[in-house]
Amino acid sequence: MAWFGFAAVISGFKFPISVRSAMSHSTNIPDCDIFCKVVDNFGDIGVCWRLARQMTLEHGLGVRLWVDNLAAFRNLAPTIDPERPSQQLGDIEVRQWPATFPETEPAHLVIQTFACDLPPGYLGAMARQNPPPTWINLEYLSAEDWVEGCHQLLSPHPQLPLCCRFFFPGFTERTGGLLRETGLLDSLREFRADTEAQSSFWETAAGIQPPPEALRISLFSYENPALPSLLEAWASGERPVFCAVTTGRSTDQVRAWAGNTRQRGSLTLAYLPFLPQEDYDRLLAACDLNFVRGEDSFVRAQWATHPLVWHIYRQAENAHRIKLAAFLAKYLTGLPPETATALQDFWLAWDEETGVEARIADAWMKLLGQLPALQAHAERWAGVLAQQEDLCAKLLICGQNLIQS
Ligand code: TRH
Repeated sequence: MAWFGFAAVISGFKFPISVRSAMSHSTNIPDCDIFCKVVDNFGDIGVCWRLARQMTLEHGLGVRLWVDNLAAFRNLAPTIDPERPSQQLGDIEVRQWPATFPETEPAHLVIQTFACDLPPGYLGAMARQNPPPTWINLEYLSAEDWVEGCHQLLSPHPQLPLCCRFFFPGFTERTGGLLRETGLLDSLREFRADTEAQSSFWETAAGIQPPPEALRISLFSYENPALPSLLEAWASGERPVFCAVTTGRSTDQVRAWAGNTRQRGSLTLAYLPFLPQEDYDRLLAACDLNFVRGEDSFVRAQWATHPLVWHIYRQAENAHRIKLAAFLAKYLTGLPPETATALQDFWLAWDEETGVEARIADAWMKLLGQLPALQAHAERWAGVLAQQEDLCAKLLICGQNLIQS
């Protein structure tokens, strides 16, 4: 679909059809270039991959996705061939972002993600176009209040006649929102209600079924000093726990604690391979409690509508604590004090770097007691968030407004 054409498919919005005819592009140029640098871990490519798919599948846009690390990308999308500099994944053209960037005619909409620097040659080509492409910098997610004030601010390029628009994801109407495919909540709800589908999911993903009465927990975190003590608490607790250990930075810690055994007391362990991204979403829906990290799994756990524990990405001088507190302030609003305190205490203990071993078992027992209340809360929370326009739609509206301004 042509760049202007997406307007027709964003629910509730109508745009004048005016734009592409004013551009001088040849027809084989995609509607959108997305640039992704895999700094560390999988969050950057996780977000870009979801965004690219939604743009093509739901808005019919032609997307070219530039990724500097195809090997990392392959973990989420197993059909990627890291050796091929250019390949088609469905409707998305995936391009290796090489150190020496090839001469390329820019797309009509350019999305730079997480402040990765665009190649100078590409910027020059953008500046030579008349009018220049719409340029958006998709930023990291934060629940902090300042985000509303910075969302959509313009940043002129210091030398070139180009202007970049900041786009901040967030949890309120006045931010860029959260990635959420159309029908996501319904399809996850259906999956949760379908015991056969879940059972075949567990068979394929884990090779075993969770014991019927067990609390199903997925574990995706960074290395965490509290983890061995938490595993101990699960093993010695009365409630059976089934822990689906994802492939991640904490996996070795679990193996070191468990040795070769998959069953310790009340705890059953299942080691999962790194799942394709859609399957990871199903894992979150199939569990009763999800330990997540970073940015993208954190958002997806909220759409899974189950209680979650967030291992936030650690920043220098504990700057991440401000982000953590900002989210908690929003998330805990309206909860009974004992529920809010149980969740907050556990999250803060899970974020500690040292000296938390003795605290975590007690924090766990309190959290466990509040899981029914937190389950109801997770459903309400997702319902409220889902009333907002999703990030992809907001981003395209922002792009359209820029073209018209
Ligand atoms: O991998 P992360 O730790 O990424 C982080 C964050 O993006 C953080 O904000 C950033 O600053 C830092 O990297 C550099 O966690 P995140 O964001 O949850 O991304 C993980 C992605 O991997 C997400 O898209 C889900 C996906 N995933 C799978 O597809 N399969 C799996 O089996 C697992 C465990 C994850």
